[in-house]
Amino acid sequence: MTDPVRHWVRSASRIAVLTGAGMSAESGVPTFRDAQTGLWAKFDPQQLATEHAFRANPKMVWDWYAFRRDLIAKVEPNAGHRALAAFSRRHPGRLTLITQNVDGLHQRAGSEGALALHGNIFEDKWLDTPGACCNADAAVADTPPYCGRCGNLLRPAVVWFGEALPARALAAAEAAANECDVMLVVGTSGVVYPAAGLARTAAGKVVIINPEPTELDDAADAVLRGRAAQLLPLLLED
Ligand code: BJW
Repeated sequence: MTDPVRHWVRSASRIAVLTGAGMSAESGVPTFRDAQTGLWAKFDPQQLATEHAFRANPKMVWDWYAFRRDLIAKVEPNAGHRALAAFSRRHPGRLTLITQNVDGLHQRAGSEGALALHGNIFEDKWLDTPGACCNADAAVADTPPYCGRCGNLLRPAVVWFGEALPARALAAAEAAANECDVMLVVGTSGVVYPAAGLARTAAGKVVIINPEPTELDDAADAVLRGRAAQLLPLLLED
């Protein structure tokens, strides 16, 4: 089954790759919708990843992110991350990497210019529009940290439900989808938009890489039932 897809990849001038949480599963990062461990077992990510949840219970949501930051800081990019980065090094300008992941593992593997649609878990930003008094370096160390003058809270610089994606990254991702010859859709359930919509508007062949069925399977020209760290090195070798 990988043979026709390998042919599509080899003959493609422009390849777009859209990754989701399953991309990092083999590095040891739990996915969102399968997760049964740690804080994931106790809380529903779809309930926690909202501004409303943070305002209602900032300590609980901050702790969830702190737990995840600790976990992600201890894991390493896997063979799938490395295969994507190596391909881009061998073929500059041919592959556009679009990720929903906030874990930074593509970047740590050496993928430069990855389009991070949902932000970066290791960065913070102010919850409300910062005033002149809001200086992140001088924030009061609490859970979460806050401005000692006005009380504004720091929050993770990720994209929560109901929030706009970074405009430049989204525009570049849409352009890559519109222009690609092949799109690899790796390790995403395909339920979260607008990211999932990129697979539906892709100009080229759409290939799903996932051990389980996804909401995007109906949009695919090929579905490879397997794991990212196993299949990407096979598909992307020269
Ligand atoms: C493996 C594997 C292995 C396991 N190898 N695979 C259109 C229709 C309906 C709703 C909407 C719509 N457009 C917008 C919406 C609303 C909403 C949305 O999509 N809701 C749906 C859930 C119904 N979208 C939004 O709100 C977005 N914002 C927006 O639209 O703003 C509009 C706006 C414009 C202008 C001004 C203001 C607003 C924002 C979405 C933000 C999503 N954020 C999160 C949290 C990020 C921070 C954090 O990390 O905490 O992003 S939610 C979470 O889901 C996270 C992920 O990036 C995202 C996607 O999840 P993903 O990656 O697919 O993970 P899973 O767990 O679902 O799937 C893992 C997969 O891996 C599974 O399939 C496994 O089988 C597989 N797998 N092991 C390969 N080894």
